Amino acid sequence: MQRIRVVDSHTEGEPTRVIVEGGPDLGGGSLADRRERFRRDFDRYRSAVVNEPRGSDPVVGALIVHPQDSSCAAGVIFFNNVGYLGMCGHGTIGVITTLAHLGRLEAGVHRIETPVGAVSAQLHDSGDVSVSNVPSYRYRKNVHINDHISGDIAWGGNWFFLVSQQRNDLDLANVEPLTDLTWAIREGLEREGITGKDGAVIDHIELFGPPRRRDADSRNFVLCPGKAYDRSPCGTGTSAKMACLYEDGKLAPGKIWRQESIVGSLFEGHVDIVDNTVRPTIRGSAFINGEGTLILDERDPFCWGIGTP
Ligand code: PYC
Repeated sequence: MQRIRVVDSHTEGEPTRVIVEGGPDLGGGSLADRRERFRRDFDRYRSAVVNEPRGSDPVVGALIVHPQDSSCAAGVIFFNNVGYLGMCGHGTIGVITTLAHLGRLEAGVHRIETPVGAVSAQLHDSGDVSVSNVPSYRYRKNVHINDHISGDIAWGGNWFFLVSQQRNDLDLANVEPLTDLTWAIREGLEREGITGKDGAVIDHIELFGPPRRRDADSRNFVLCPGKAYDRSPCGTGTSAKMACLYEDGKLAPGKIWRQESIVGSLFEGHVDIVDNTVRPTIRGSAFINGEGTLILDERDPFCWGIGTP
């Protein structure tokens, strides 16, 4: 039997499960190389940790590894029900909160290495966490999928298709039709061969509508790669959105943008211009809601997750 020690949290409603002991040994090298090793040689650990029967579709897993960049406090590889992420905003807030909970980090600024670059995370005395993300940008503007749907393609640590001109009611009661619509958009992008830079798959679809909270600027619905919707406002998605707003002249550096999620939670963000790149920062909070040991028993037919041999 193998044992994997995890800490569970949620960031503005979106779950993160951090592996703190007993995860696969990915060796050394860049975080991008180690993510490939994870995918190639240890993918069933990903499934065992986040998929049913131990997990569920929205859970994002995080494997803490030694950083290659010595200026970083830790390296982290994020994964979900179907694969691996570049960066994860809500997940980084969950990781920082988890490391603080374990007594491994104190309030202050900490650099974290990810497969798509280093980010910096400030743990505030209040327990909130601000994440200064990787440089973000719009890749293509006003891309038409069909007569009714158009949007922008942007990078915020993952690839997003952002649809602002849409009239669907972003209400929790409409999760099913919103999922159908965003999944159809994703399929439309694939069918039309529309990608991010270098042919990257656009695997996050984001719809925007008017806010409901008085303190928010916008409300969103974000479909994640494995068809689960993000319960948080999505850190990398909010980064992609703010990069587009900046490029449209609608968000000045330093000005606060408040993004509400489909469940009514909020990230506060802004952009800075650093070396001619747009550096988004998002701020939110996570709460620890579980500590545990996963048991991997090879006699269990669903040891590695349902559907994983
Ligand atoms: O917060 O960046 C994010 C995120 C990506 C997928 C789920 N959450």
